[in-house]
Amino acid sequence: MNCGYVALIGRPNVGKSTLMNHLLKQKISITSRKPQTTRHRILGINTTEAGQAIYMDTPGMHDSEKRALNRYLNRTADTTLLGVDVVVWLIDGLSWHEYDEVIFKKLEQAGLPVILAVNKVDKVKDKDTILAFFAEARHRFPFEQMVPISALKGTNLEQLENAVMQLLPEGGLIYPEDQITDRPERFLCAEIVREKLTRRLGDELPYALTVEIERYEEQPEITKIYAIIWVERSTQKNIVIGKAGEMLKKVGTDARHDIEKLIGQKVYLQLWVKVKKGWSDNERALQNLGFND
Ligand SMILES: Nc1nc2c(ncn2[C@@H]2O[C@H](COP(=O)(O)OP(=O)(O)OP(=O)(O)O)[C@@H](O)[C@H]2O)c(=O)[nH]1
Ligand SMILES: [Mg+2]
Repeated sequence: MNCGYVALIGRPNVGKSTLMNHLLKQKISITSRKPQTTRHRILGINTTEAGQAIYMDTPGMHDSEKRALNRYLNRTADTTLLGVDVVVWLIDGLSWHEYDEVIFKKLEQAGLPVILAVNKVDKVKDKDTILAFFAEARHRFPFEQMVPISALKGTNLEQLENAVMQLLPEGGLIYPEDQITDRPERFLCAEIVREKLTRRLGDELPYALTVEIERYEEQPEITKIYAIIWVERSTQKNIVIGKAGEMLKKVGTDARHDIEKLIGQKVYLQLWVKVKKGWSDNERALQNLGFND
């Protein structure tokens, strides 16, 4: 069997988490239209007869180092390349962006086999342009394979999976065959709440927003979850709560739905919004909020 670690890397918003969920046929990692949705490295473990591909979803790589939170995200993205066997580099659109030059450099240094996956090809009308792009890309880097995919529609994902499998080293299973991720359910629950906030709030979403599960009680009939939504200013708190608490209610309903699906049980979810000034630029506050991968 072939078994090993596969890093999914690329700029924010290219579709890394969408791809991971489709490969796993289960929602593990949260996704949204907004860049910088993923903040923690998370594993998606896919075990088949051929072996075990352990996909590692990562925060998008970008060049802003302004706040401690940004530095944390870049660190997480960087250290991903340590100890992996294969890299899948996702890009969207048929052109290179400024930050891709940094990624080229990192990959040259890493010396790992790299598959280039051009995502969102459902939006490309003229398929010939993909071939022209691949011909050019081949001169830039010795990619093992180049695959046009649509993570959203599931196009060519089998081809991508096969390419990954072939590049993984021979060996036994690293995780038990029924394990899907390395993260506990309470982590996934906090992420689901953050996803719903991200989706509902749109452009109003405070960048410095995080979710902490304060209490998680599993009872025979119901799981009770008490979560705190941390923001940095009281004006942001008002946005998250919304007029007469409407926004928070909608977010709670959306999240409860998904959490019930995840854990297969009835859920009581209570959300509180609290202000912690400057947490996103305070290393210690970040540690306390679980940013310590
Ligand atoms: N049309 C189209 N949209 C896609 C595809 N894959 C992902 N998207 C959309 O692109 C957006 C970003 O997807 P994510 O999976 O959150 O992207 P990401 O790379 O994980 O982003 P970060 O976590 O912020 O780095 C979402 O709105 C997805 O629905 C695709 O194949 N086609
Ligand atoms: Mg993501």
